[in-house]
Amino acid sequence: MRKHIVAGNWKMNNDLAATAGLITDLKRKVNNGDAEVIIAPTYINLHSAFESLSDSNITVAAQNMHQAKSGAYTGEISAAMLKSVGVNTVILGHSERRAYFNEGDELLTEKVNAALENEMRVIFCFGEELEDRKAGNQEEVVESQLKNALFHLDASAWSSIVLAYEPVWAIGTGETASPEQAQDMHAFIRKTVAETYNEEVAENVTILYGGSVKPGNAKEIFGKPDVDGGLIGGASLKADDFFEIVNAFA
Ligand code: G2H
Repeated sequence: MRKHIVAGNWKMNNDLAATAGLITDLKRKVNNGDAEVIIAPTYINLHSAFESLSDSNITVAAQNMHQAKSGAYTGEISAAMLKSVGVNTVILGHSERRAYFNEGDELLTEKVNAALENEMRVIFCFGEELEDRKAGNQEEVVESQLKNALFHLDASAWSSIVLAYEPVWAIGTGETASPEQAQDMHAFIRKTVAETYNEEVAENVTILYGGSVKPGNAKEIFGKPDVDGGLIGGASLKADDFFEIVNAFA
């Protein structure tokens, strides 16, 4: 059976003290139950987060990484650096990175390859924009994002890939895809993976939904058969809300 995951993408929120405070609250409240729980604090707080969580089964992930091994890339962080502070999971391809930092398929392919070469797990984000959805092109857009950044991988590499479908029109907007819209797209994604690889790869890959998941809608979205968890932004910043979302699997 494939893994359920609830991951909190903290984005550019929480300084050192706030990171420590939220982790303390999460450790008190979050009982993983049926799902792996992941938090992704900012780079500067990854090490302290990892240390604070050493006695818990909450996993720490990075929100991004550079594709090069090392060198003259001012301001950047490599896969090996993340691993050296205990971080083995990285979010790549988030729509905010695509929109504000010009990350496209080619660059994301390099990042995915670099992460896998360093034996990291990748949470790969993708999703259509509002105009794609209005034009009915959402499946073509999603298929091309997957094909261009992931479908060069061998089937064996897919044990290190988690997919996160995040329709851009639902991110931080309060607008959520309906559980049916999420299920339809997740089923399409799984079918596309099956056709490209095989049923086994498709059945085993965890597909998260992201975009304004809240305590009030998590249970219904996670109840859909092809939705294996969520990538949570805003609602992961409050321990009570995140706790309720994690418990949607209970
Ligand atoms: C989508 C999501 C987390 P939010 O970006 O990646 O954020 O839950 O705030 O829409």
